[in-house]
Amino acid sequence: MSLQASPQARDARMAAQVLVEQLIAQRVTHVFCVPGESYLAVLDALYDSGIQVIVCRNEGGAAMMAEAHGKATGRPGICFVTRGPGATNASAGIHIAQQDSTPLILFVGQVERKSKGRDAFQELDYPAVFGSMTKWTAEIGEPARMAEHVNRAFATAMAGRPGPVVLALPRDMLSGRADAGEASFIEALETSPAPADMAALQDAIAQARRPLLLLGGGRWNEKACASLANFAERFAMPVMTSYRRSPLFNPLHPNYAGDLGLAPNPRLLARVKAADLVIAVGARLNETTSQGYTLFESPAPQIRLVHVYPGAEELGRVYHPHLAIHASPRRFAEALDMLAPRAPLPWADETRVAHDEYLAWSETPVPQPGAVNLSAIMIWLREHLPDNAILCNGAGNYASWIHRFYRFRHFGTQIAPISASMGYGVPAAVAMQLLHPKRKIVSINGDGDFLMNGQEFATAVQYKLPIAVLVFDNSLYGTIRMHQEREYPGRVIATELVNPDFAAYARSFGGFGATVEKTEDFAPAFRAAEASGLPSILHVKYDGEGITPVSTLSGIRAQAKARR
Ligand SMILES: Cc1ncc(C[n+]2csc(CCOP(=O)(O)OP(=O)(O)O)c2C)c(N)n1
Ligand SMILES: [Mg+2]
Repeated sequence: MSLQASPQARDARMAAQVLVEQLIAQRVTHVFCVPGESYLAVLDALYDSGIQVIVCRNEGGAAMMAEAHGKATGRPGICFVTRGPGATNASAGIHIAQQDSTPLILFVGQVERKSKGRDAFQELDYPAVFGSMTKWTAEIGEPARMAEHVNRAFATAMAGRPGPVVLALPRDMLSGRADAGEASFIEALETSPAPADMAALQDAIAQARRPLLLLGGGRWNEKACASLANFAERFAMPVMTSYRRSPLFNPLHPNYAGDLGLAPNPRLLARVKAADLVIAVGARLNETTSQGYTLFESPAPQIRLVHVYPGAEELGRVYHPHLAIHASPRRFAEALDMLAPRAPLPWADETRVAHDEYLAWSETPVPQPGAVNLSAIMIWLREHLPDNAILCNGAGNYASWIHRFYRFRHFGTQIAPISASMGYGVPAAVAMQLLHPKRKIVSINGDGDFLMNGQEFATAVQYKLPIAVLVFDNSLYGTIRMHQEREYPGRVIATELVNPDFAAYARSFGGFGATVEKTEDFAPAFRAAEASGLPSILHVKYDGEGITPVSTLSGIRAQAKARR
């Protein structure tokens, strides 16, 4: 792919062009943006670059698309936004990338260098604003240092625990002359476990009676997951996945014990509490997965903890592990291929019980008040969607039905925010359909959740991306209402919503829309949406009384009142 100089700068090589050349060298295929006058030179350099520029409706959506792209590919998602107003909108996606350990680079416009510090038009002090949310935030002061900065941004975003980088582009700097040598493709730094680490791991397993494996984090690939599955089989070890990382292990594999996220199977929790060895691979052991930091004691866990993680700064951050292994999941998985059990595995029968408990927990629908049963819908989806369909969602109680009843049978099939940021499901689905034009992409949203970035449905229509959007509408900020009833029973404030007709909303954008008010109407509506070939929204109206798969709002309120 060659980059041609724009007509205005035929003889000069502008910093903006060097930037785009560097993106090409990093094999960037898509960038997500909302345009701004501050970085017109970059847009112009992208004009004939071969990189697909996706223009979005809000920088929050653009940044989330880039984040989802980074999450799915392991390479930095790329987002371009304009100065202060664009950057502050985009911050929602930056925060997700930070909490979810996703490689992301946000390029943001900046005022001209001569005006800096005057509170010039839309000026923002990026290092001050984004410093705590990124792995690195910098302003490129000199055109000559463009290539260096972009290279460092790629290396930093992917290394160790991945995360976001923000690079600010002063407008006049972009049109300055720059020279850059040959650019080379940057790969994430892989760290390998030492032979002594693997020997210590083997000893820990030999001494265990009730071991458990926990998989999480990013930086995996299909091969590493397959090695982990082989290791689990050889050692008859039960395997859990951390919050929103379910696709790391096939739930139908006989060693799968369940998902350690929000509201997990109580039997799984009991199993973790009774374990004498937990081998956590790639997982940070964040607040959600660790059940509010209650599963293990900090700083010294009561059980033996082996923590395998690609970033040294996370090892010992909350928990001091019995054995810390500073290794990337891929290299660790390769090293596991060399291990074979030395002794009988007394826990093998329990592993089968653990899997049966998982199946029993997720197998059949649970009752729900009203005419729509979300567990039945999730079970229909798991039985009818192809194994490689990708589900994207944001945050809200509706997601608890996904976690419990859907089964992610293929690597990379759930793209969802570990940070539990609302508004993620639509932008993530747009990014996934761009990445995988032939795969089925389903975006699942709550009613509150959807309207935070629902306008990106227009982006799906604009680029002809037939994403299937489900809006689970209980006319509530249901999660917060649940907490409200528990803590302040009957004192309902700020949690009720009056919603638009989401099916009509879809049609007004040029998409397909239908309303579902009974469980049995879901499948025909889903098929009709598919048959339309258009981006679609199914407006699924359900009774807010059924606030979780296991509780009702009135039940929570009555219990809270009884406690008073
Ligand atoms: C961006 C953002 N704002 C606020 C919250 C706090 N919050 C968590 S869940 C929730 C309500 C979600 O409502 P909805 O999408 O309708 O889903 P439901 O809980 O009703 O299923 C809110 C406001 C959040 N997680 N993210
Ligand atoms: Mg809701």
